[in-house]
Parts: sequence; structure tokens; C-alpha cells
Amino acid sequence: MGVAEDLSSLRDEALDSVASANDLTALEAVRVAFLGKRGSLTSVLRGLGALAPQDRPVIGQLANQIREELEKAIATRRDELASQALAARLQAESVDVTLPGRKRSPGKQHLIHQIVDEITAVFVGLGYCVAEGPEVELEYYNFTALNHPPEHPARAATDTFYVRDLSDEASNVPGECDVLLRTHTSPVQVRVMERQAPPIYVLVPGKVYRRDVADPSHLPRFTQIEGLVVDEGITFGDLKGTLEHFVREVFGSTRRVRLRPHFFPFTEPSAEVDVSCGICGGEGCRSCGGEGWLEVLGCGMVDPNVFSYVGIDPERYSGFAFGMGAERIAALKYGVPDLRLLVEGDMRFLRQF
Ligand code: 2NL
Repeated sequence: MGVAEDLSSLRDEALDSVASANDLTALEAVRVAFLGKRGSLTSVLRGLGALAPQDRPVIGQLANQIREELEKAIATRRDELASQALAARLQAESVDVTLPGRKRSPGKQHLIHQIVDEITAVFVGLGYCVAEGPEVELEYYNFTALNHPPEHPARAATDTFYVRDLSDEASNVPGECDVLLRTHTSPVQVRVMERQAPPIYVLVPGKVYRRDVADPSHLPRFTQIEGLVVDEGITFGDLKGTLEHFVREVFGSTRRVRLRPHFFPFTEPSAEVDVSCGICGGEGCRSCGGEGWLEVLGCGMVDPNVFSYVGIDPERYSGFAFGMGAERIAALKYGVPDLRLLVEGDMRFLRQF
């Protein structure tokens, strides 16, 4: 009987195919080929009607047996392949927990920020507030209100970065351009004095810009920290005592402080402040250039002309101001020989602090 033999060889062929299916996709293709809607076993079952009536039950039963057997074989093979796939994945994704960990360096603050925070903390400890203001300023706040005469060299385009609006013809007329990158943080203090009546005790850290070429002691953009006090009865003695306290807090209590007369347009009298050299203690050595002293900041009593610009009565109030470069303070404190190291981002250098 031909059909029964055909069925049994179909069965053998199907079982072989199931056994040699190497992944779930191949196995599914085998299932479709034999048991799918258009599969070979399905077409045999469909063709039962063409058989002699007495053959139908026998062949039908045989075909159903084979279908069940095939379904079982496919299910078994599917489980096998699935557990093989899982085992392979577990193997591939396994982690060797005995390997040493990868070293990660926790980030930290840049040295310049550390110094700004340290200096700010000293003055906050004395009761000062912290103020900030725009880096793009008006010439009025940066120079005029700070008692810089119109022909002062710092106002020249060779010293200061002016900001021009190229689309605005008027702002390109020489001498008419009045927007610039601030050259110090003093304009912030002018703004504070404009809106707040004394007493004023304020510290102003921030970035400032000057048209300098970078060298070991100059940066075209640096971080300035200025301070301003305006109150009744403020004297040069208050200024000196405040700065001595500041210098000893930052550089250590054994350091000596000295003031030398100087000139600034916005203070009168003015002085520069030196700290005794930490290496030689004032004797003079290579690190202080033989001087025994290192310059740390500039200061003075606020010029009455500055008070007039902001409407503070110079008969009633007096004040002092000071300014320093945070990079310079950091370099002096840690013996950094070149300010450019602080802004170049070489991690081998920066990680030391
Ligand atoms: C320096 C010197 C200084 C000031 C800044 C100041 C601000 C106002 C009024 C008066 Cl609103 N003075 N600031 C005074 C003296 C010196 O900075 O060497 N800076 C890097």
C-alpha cells in the first residue's frame, strides 16, 4: 500500500530534519515544512478523501500518529535548543569576579576654584557678602565710574577687549563703542553701591579679561577677587588689619605682611601688599627673586570721586577696597612657576592639588 509507505518515509525524513535542526529558526522551518498549512504531512491528511473508503481510517490514524510523534519530537528538540542557547549565553556573559576592579579617579575641584572658595570663606567669616555681575560690561561701570580719566591707557583698544555689534553701524564709529569685557570685577562693586546703601561689606570673585599675551606671570583671562567695605569711620588701619588677617589665614600665621605705597585710579591712598617669602622667611632667595617678599594684592581707601558717581556721601562714609588675582595667589601658595599651567588642563599637573 503506497500511501502508508510514503507516510512512513515522510516520518523518517521529518525526524531526521528535526534532529539536525541546529537552532530555533531552523527547527521552526522544519515544523512549517511538515506540519504547516502547506506542509507535506498536512497535504497527505487533506488527500484522504481521494482514498478508497475502507483505507481512510487506517491511513488517517497512521497520519495522526505520525503528526503527534513529530509534534513531540519538535517540542523536545525545541527545549534542547533553548537550553543550549541559554547555556551559551550564560557562558558568553559570565563575569570573572576574581579580576581586579578598574581604577576610577573621583573628580575634584580645579585648583583655581579651591582657592576662590578658600578666600571667600575667610571673608564670609568676617561678615562679608558675595556678589557677582556681568562679564560683558559698559565702559561706564568698568572705567568712568571708577575714576579712570578719558585718556587713561587701560581704556585703549590695545589693553581692553571691546565688544562690537558688527550689524550696528553706530557701534563701529571709533570712540563710540562702549561695551567691553570687564578688566576687573570692580564694576560689580559700583553696581552694588548704586543699589545698596552702606554699610557694605562685599567680596566679588569673577573672571576678568585683559589684552595681554600669556606668559609665566600673565593670563589674558584670569580670576579676580575684589573686596569693598563702605561704612562710617572706616580707616586705613581697618584695611591693614583685614588684609593681615587674610594673608595669615591663607599663607600661614608665621608670615609677615608689608604695605608699599602705590597708585590706583580708584583709591587714594593706595598700596601694594607683600607677604614674606615662605622659602627664605624674608632673607632673599631664588624663589622670591632675592627680595624676601612676594606681592599678593593691591588696595587702598576708596577715592571720594567714586562715591560721587554712585551717590554715596563722602562726608559721612569712607571705605577701603582691595583686589587680587586668584591664579597668582594659588601660584604663590603652592610654588607654581608658571600661571599657564593652571589653565592648560594637563591632568598630571592638576591632579596634584
Ligand atoms: C589689583 C588691585 C584693586 C580695587 C582693586 C576698587 C573697587 C572699587 C573702588 C575702589 Cl568699586 N577700588 N578695587 C582697589 C585697589 C586695588 O586691585 O592688583 N588687582 C589685581
